Amino acid sequence: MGIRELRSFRPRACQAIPFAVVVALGVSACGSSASSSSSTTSMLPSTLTTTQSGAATSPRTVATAADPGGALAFIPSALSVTAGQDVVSLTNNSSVPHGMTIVNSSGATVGAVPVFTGGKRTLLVQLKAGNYTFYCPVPGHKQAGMVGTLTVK
Ligand SMILES: [Cu+2]
Repeated sequence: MGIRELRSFRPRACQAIPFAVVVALGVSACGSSASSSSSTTSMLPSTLTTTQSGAATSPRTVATAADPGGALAFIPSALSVTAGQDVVSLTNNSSVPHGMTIVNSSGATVGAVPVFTGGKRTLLVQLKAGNYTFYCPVPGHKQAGMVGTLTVK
């Protein structure tokens, strides 16, 4: 028992050095430092940024809005997004109810934001590459020009 206690009180100079200092000084902090090798600091990164083309997993958001002034139009009316999981948001700050129906090139509905007034609604869709169109389902609005295109790459 007594021996153990004594052991635990044995000074450990090396381990007493704060961790940060050890990291800063490198492996030679405790031992007799060998002659430091030539530290070349002119290592400029030749390639700073390389844009990754891999598929990200988090959904991307594309946003449009109904004309806040009440006109029957989407602003913007041309949207573009990458294939995969996407969030389409529609803001309608006009006094006119609007919605958004997205159809593929075959005319099949792939997603829809129900008609609403005020605020923003979002729609999570799984889109393949291709050309889509969207329109407002309120009677007369599509015919009046409330249409847009959605390009999925
Ligand atoms: Cu509308």
